[in-house]
Amino acid sequence: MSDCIFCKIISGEIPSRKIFEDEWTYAFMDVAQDVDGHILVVPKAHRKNILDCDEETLAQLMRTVKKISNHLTEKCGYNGVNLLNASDESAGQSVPHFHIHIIPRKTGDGIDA
Ligand code: DGP
Repeated sequence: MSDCIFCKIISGEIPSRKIFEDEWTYAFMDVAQDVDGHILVVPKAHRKNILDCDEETLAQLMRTVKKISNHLTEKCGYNGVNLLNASDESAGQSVPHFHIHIIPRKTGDGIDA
């Protein structure tokens, strides 16, 4: 979609701090580093949210979410992750391109995610 911020990030029109990319998905640092290591994972195909996402795109998205989550806990010193998603404006979705937030967690970090 021509006016979608995340489509522009995927195409490189808007710069991002890329974490991972494959044929289906793109992962990058959230602009609001309110929480250390806050990552967003998006499908390259424009889908508004989980409500309009086909099964194959969803499966590929979650495959990347798991890959990054395992990397964070196995290689980066984290103990766990919070996975967050808002689907639809009524649920608090502010960018209408499907995305999963990954919040890396350490035991006793005090984050209220
Ligand atoms: P949500 O409110 O769940 O739709 O999350 C949208 C997230 O997108 C929010 O945490 C901030 C992030 N975001 C918005 N614009 C940009 C941008 O231009 N670059 C990056 N890296 N993140 C963005």
